[in-house]
Amino acid sequence: MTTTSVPLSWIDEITMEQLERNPYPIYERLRDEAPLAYIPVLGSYVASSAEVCRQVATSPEFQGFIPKTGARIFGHPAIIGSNGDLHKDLRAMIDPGLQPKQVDLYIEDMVRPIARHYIQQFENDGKADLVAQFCEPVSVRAVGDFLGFKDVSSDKLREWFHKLSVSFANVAVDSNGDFANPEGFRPADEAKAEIRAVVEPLLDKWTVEPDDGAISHWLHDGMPEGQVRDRNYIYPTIIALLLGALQEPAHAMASTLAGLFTNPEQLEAVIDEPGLIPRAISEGIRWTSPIWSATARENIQDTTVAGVHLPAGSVVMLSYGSANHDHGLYNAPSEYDLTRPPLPHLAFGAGKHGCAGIYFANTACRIALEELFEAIPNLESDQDRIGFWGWAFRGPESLHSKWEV
Ligand code: 261
Repeated sequence: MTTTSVPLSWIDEITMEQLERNPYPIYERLRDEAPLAYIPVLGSYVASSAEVCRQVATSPEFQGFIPKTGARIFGHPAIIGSNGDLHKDLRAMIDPGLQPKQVDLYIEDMVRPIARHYIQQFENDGKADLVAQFCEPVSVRAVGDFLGFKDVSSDKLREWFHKLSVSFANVAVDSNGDFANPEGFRPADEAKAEIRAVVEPLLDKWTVEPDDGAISHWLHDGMPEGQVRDRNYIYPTIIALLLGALQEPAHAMASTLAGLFTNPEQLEAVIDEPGLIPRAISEGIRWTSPIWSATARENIQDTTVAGVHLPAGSVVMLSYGSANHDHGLYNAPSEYDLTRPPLPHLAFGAGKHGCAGIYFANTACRIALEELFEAIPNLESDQDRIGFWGWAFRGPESLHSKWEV
């Protein structure tokens, strides 16, 4: 009997379960030993250090690439996987309503009443799970109303993003490169069937009766009189936003609260001085980045990055959640500390595919947390250990909290 004597690397043994429970130890080792490495269970390369993530995200040698699960769920042309003129047109379609000058016109009147509405449901209870009762409902209501889904309940919007998200994270592949768990796409398929049934009549309506919702603008803006964009053209980007845009402000708020719960003096400082909230959020999403490892690039031609030769068409996952814990940049990166020097982080990505919703998300989260701390200044954690989950997307699973009423 002959055996090949190639020793198995620890990298070949990495499992999705490990990554989803706690990716940080594995990634610390990757950053030290192989900041650009091929990970068999993912079927792709991973960029884990701040330098390599930034380089790959911004290099003209690379273009946007939608992870395989995203292509399976969203279809083409989703904005995160589009390039060149197609990507330019999709950005030109979604960017206008997200410019700071525009956002400032509507965000106060939109988010403050939403936050107050959900706080009123639990403020007299003396306890709440702030993920399910505050962060998620506020996030989906704000972004859902912005998009035009005013008549879809917040519970339905939450269900949709959860189903899309769990399937998007179903990235494991077998040794042939096929999905290891094909049944993991069932939640997204269920959500998409419901979404289509809701979206089709709305698109019919907005075609003849445009309103101030973002998707109505996507249909009409920049089109010749009497024409609208093809719905199949905007549909994949609608689904992408029903995942990422609905989910991530919730993660951002929840991780900020979780970080502050690890540091009660800083929680108290932020409640006393609401002007600190933007710093608290910035540190929250550095500490636990919502889009932890869900975007990718591919190189157009053969290239070498961090000493690794990449044949044209290699896929590199951008593990921003790891980049944001890079010891080369941050002192004690696994500690939440809003007083750390304000270095840039990569929670909103970088380059042409950098987050379009950065100002909307930061502002919506700020307003929501202002309302929460104002209403409940004696807020404290009611959990010994806050459980986090996720490798593609990451955040606290729950935030059981209490206060004297
Ligand atoms: C709106 C951006 O949404 C996403 C970003 C990254 C991965 C999946 C997404 O749906």
